[in-house]
Amino acid sequence: MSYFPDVAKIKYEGKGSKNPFAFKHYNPEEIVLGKTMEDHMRFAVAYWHTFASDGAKGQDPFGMKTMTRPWESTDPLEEARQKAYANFEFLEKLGVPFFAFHDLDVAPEGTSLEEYHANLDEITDIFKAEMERTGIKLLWNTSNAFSHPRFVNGAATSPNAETYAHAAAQVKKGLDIAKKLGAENYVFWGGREGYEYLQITDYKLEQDNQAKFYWMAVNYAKEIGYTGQFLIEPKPKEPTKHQYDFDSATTIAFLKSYGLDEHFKLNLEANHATLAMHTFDHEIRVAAAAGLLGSIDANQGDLLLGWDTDEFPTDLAASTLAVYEIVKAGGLGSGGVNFDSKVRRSSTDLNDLFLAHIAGMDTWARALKTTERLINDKFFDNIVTERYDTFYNTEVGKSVLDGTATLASLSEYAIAKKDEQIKVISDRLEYVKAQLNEYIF
Ligand code: XUL
Ligand code: CO
Repeated sequence: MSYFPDVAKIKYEGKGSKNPFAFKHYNPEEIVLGKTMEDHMRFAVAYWHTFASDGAKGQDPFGMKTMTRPWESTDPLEEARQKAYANFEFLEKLGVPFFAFHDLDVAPEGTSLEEYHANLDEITDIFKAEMERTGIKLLWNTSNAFSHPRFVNGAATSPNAETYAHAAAQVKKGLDIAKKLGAENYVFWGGREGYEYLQITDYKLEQDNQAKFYWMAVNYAKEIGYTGQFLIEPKPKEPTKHQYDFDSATTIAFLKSYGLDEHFKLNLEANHATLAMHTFDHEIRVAAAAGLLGSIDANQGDLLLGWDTDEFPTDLAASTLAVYEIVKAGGLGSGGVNFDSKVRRSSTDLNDLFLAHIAGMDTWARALKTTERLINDKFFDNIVTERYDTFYNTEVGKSVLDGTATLASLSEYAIAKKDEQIKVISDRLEYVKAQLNEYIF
């Protein structure tokens, strides 16, 4: 059975190709900065948006479903089986090496945890066989501990210990699956980990419980010999008013406070960055500076809507700056670029799923090629070296960098300069931005 009978394997045809079902920029074997594009990007398809989204669920609070998919069935377990096969056909045709999923995306919960686990076992058996057949790998899996009503007040930060235990059961099973399928990473996204009303919340208890939960995961992984990278995905709000893993900086502080930074890195998403009033490149830089850049959820938001619209990334300027930061950070290691993106509600054709991924992959591939030129020309590097020149090439600057400066020594230096004006050098930001456009276009 084919789910996408009119689509053949998507090929690279190069810039200028008019074939919508071809890559114009993503050429997996092409070497960029010493590595293939495929190895730089490590693209992944998000199971939830691609196979579990129908134009209503999680997408539109007012509308009904707009899409009908060939894997739909009145029997949820049968639908889960069909989706599993559709996933591998889609990935093979698209030439994407990884996928990512939540437990709930792939198997129905049934009426008990036992039934849920049995359903997960059946579907992940299909995954395992299909992964062996195709060579496609699992970038990460995660637990959906935010949709069911039991998680209304959180999972690992719930005020209810029963809920906490249920979430633990889900993560234990998730780690068993991660081990079974060789997941390169395991993700935690705390959509309900936070609070609606502070005065009825025991903030300290919730933070401590969350940290204990993560430590249990670390210990269980060790026990079963699962060696994938743990990732936390920050997001400031939505669905919860205030989420604890607000952004890179907040999450890093949390990890360091509880000694978890040795075991966790960050999975950063573009649209979550904008919700936190940051640029995506900011979030990547902050994580990279702490040595905690793990993986990427690629997408983009909509300036006029302001919620997590999870659009496929087509903004070249923003994507270029993100890829530049990733490459400067030394790449993603065991992470990758997962399209946490969905087609618009009005993109109702099945094959729009291909066109959307091609658009995102080409955008990131072009961003990578631009990054190569920016790096080879040392475009930003030269500007940065010049901006910080006084730290590298004056005695006073060197004393700050080598740690010998004190308030007294700096004060003595500043006073001795008497009325000499401090020279302010123009950043020429308009020139910098115009030059960046020259690189991009
Ligand atoms: C929600 C989101 C999640 C995580 C995984 O905004 O990004 O899909 O990526 O739970
Ligand atoms: Co995400």
